[in-house]
Amino acid sequence: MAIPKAELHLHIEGTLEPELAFELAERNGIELPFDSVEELRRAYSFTDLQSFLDLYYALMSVLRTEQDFADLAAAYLERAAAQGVRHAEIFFDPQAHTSRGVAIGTVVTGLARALEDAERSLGISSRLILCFLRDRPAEEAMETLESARPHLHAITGVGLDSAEIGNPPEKFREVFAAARAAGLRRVAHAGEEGPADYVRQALDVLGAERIDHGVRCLEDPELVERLRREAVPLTVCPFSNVRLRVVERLEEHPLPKLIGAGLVVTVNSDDPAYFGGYVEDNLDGVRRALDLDPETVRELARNSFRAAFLDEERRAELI
Ligand code: ES4
Ligand code: ZN
Repeated sequence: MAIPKAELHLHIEGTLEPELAFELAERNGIELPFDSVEELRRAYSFTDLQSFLDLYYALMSVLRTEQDFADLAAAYLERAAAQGVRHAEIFFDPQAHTSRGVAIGTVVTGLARALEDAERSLGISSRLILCFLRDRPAEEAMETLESARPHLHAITGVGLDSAEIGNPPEKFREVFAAARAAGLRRVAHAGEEGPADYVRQALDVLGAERIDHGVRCLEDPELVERLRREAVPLTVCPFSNVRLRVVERLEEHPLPKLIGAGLVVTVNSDDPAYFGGYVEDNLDGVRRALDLDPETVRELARNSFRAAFLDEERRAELI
């Protein structure tokens, strides 16, 4: 049995398995530029973050209706439950859909319906985190937040994702301030491909409460010390780092360094349909590749509940 855990870094669009992509393409009368599931899977060979994002955004053209989003999230939650996930905080990218003419209400309503159903049927609690695409203009992020206002009852927080280099956290100062004023929690991808200074900016400028990835913080010892002192959780995604060539091999992943520095480290799957495994696969992968002892694995799982946006009653029940 997989160890009980929370998943805190998961893009719902990154859970789109080739089989479901073809099913939705057919349902919606969309032609994919791949002839088969096998041919599509063969395209999953990436050289960096951008090469992955190109395919990730292309494939989500099959997601059109509220039911499509509900089916996508239901499929993820079922797999997650089978991997020991008891609580999931799920990113979604509204701009990747509104830019194709899909309304934000269609996205949120479909996802939220599947999350509610899974809470009842699988006992998984969950949250939605709206991510702004950092390679789009800051004004568009603000418009996205405005368009999300009618749906904020279903949304716990905001995040920042997509192409990191050249798109520093600073660019999103105003929209994160507005999100905070609206009572939303804040996270941000930083220090994945981008420099350690982007991690610092995410904390100082955006008020980020967790850092997604953050592995490049190790290039700045003062920053590492701050992350430790302030107990800022990092949502690390080992398979993602290898597939996007942030790290050459799993055996060389800096996870032990991050843990050794006293940081609140969690292990997550990022875009599991694209990177070769779900969260338990990632945890088991690092356990083997890095020879982690059972107590370290238990601590990683406990950290996932500590770092989650949970009420204290549910946290106590899970930890
Ligand atoms: C992402 Cl791995 C990663 N990094 C940044 N943005 C993303 N969106 C989906 N997956
Ligand atoms: Zn991510």
